Amino acid sequence: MRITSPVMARNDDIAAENRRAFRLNGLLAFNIISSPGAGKTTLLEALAGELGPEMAVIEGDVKTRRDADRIVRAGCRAVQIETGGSCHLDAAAVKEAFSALDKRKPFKYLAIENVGNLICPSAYDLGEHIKVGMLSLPEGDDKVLKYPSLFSRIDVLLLTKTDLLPHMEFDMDRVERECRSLNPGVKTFRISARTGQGMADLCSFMRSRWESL
Ligand SMILES: Nc1nc2c(ncn2[C@@H]2O[C@H](COP(=O)(O)OP(=O)(O)OP(=O)(O)O)[C@@H](O)[C@H]2O)c(=O)[nH]1
Ligand SMILES: [Mg+2]
Repeated sequence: MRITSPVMARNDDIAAENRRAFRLNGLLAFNIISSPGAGKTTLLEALAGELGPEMAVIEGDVKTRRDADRIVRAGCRAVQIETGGSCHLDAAAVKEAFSALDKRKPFKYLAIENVGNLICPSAYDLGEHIKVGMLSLPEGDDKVLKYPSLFSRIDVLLLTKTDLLPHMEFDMDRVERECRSLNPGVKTFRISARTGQGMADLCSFMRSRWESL
């Protein structure tokens, strides 16, 4: 029997409320999880270039408004959550941030950038439709089986910083194979926010997911 703690049960209840609110607002919500520095904000800046004000962003960091400021400079609405120490976002923090987002002009996509961490964020449902796990090439190609709590739960795997492939040994096939061994339905993309590789495919995937909401 799986025992759910009261904290997780409460989180799941609020996540279900968030999911309803996102649906009522016609939003596709995605929760991006990676280690610090993998490139989450850079990806969102690149997506802002493609989607513009159709996307709004909730940023999660332990401290500072730096990532939200970057997103606003890139042309999207953003609200920053500063967790003050916690290594992950929870559904209550996202609910509060969502209520603070300016909704006077409609948008279609709600990106949630989680706190950089490969472990704790994976356990918390935020109400997203798509859980995205991101792994950048400099982190190494052995990470999937070392961090199974994340890679077994994600809907989408983003292998990023592919522009650095000539400078390192990294087996992208191995990462995708190991991820599928934990998670047969996972959808994978190979991208570089620097060169734009894979960004068009990622955007068309998001557009088709929004259309099938
Ligand atoms: N070469 C290359 N560098 C990248 C790419 N994406 C991001 N970077 C660099 O990686 C560094 C970290 O990028 P961020 O986007 O700030 O990473 P993050 O995951 O948001 O970091 P935290 O919010 O601190 O967890 C920056 O120096 C980026 O310029 C990429 O596709 N290729
Ligand atoms: Mg960031």
